[in-house]
Amino acid sequence: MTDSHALDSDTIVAIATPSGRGGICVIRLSGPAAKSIGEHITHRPLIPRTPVFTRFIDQNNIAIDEGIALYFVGPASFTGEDVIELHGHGGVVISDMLLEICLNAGARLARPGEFSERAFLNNKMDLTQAEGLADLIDAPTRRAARQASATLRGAFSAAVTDIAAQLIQLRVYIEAAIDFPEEEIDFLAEGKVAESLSALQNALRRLLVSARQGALMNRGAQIVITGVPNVGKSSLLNCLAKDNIAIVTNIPGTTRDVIRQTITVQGIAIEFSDTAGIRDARDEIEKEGIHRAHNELHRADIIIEVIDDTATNTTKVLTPSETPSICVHNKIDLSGRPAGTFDSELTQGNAVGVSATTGEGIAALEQLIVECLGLTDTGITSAFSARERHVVALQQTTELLEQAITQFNATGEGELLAEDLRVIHERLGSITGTFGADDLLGEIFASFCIGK
Ligand SMILES: Nc1nc2c(ncn2[C@@H]2O[C@H](COP(=O)(O)OP(=O)(O)OP(=O)(O)O)[C@@H](O)[C@H]2O)c(=O)[nH]1
Ligand SMILES: [Mg+2]
Repeated sequence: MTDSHALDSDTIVAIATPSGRGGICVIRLSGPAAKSIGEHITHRPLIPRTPVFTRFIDQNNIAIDEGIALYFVGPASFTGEDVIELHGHGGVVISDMLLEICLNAGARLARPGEFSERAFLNNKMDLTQAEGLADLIDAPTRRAARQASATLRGAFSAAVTDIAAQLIQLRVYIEAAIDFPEEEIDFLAEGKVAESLSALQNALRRLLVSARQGALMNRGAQIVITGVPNVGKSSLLNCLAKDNIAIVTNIPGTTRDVIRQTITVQGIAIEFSDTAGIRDARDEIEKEGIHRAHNELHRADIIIEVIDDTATNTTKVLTPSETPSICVHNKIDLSGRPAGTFDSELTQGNAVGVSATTGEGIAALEQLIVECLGLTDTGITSAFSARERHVVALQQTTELLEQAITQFNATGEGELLAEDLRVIHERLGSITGTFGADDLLGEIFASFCIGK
């Protein structure tokens, strides 16, 4: 934690409601002087957790507005400090005037996120909860909002804390073994360590899968539509969006620029990119379009390759890669193929027959997309939102644990394992921001009061 993130004794203030016209505006103050500033502005004593209807009075003793003042006594407040909320009338000028009288009375303008930061520093919430709060506010769909709300309420933290508790138990056990070298070998070879390590590994892998899904829900998925010209890529985008977004003509090479559109599929925000058809370009513009189409593929969580199902000679542009792909056989209204998924020899993977003109098969395609993302309602293991930061930390934790296990199996060295687990614990703790060496010491002394 850097100094800029240490708690200071300033009382901070900000307008908590969005800027613009509205019924009410809320000004929030937090810090040791919040109550005195609130009472200075209202000219009356404020009572904890009791709404007070009052005037708001400026430094020239002029009442500029009237409304409600609320007083939350720390630590039982959002930030853990004394908090005052002033509910005035909503309007750009009046809310600025209210803010100004708070500043004149000694408060300082809050930095972005500073109320949440104070809540974190005062242990009102951990890092994932603070992030969940921000993600809830930015949630692109209802489903993403529900998951962010679960993170805010501590669902993700609970899963991390659970694993951390297992880790602490194991560390305590190993540290004890090291402290009693005459028994160390037996202690470590007993099988309990190997068992715990493997349980830990499984728990971490499961959490990593959930976090990946949570992060995908949160940031929204990226799907790129590719294929040779004229197969109906732009028609498919328009059909999925139920809107006439991209130009469709029967001239091969119609699309040049990448066209991106966010579409909600089964409650998941997905950004689809329609791209230029891949072929030997006829001119400079098309060449650039195809170049952009290739670049776009790198961003994809899933690539959709569209094939003209009426074509006798099917040209595929995709070569197998790590990115999951779906092969869409389009124009089934002409080819006569039944709508929906089928086993394809051509793609040896996910294939679905659709018509971008009639809309047949589109529901099956949407279902396949959601399944490929691992986000089906039934198969879903993640009920919380997460961020790439968490995914990276969990990924590193999992890898570190794998290395530690390999090393321990090869050497049987307790001290090396203890050190590896310390590093792993620290990495895991970075997710919630709650890791501290003192925690571990406390645990060790509490459970091992050995008078030996
Ligand atoms: N009958 C039928 N025609 C379709 C279907 N999908 C697309 N088309 C037609 O196929 C032609 C090409 O469609 P586009 O959507 O422009 O194809 P594209 O893959 O985006 O083509 P480029 O941008 O040139 O690469 C148009 O004439 C469409 O009307 C379909 O499902 N059924
Ligand atoms: Mg097109």
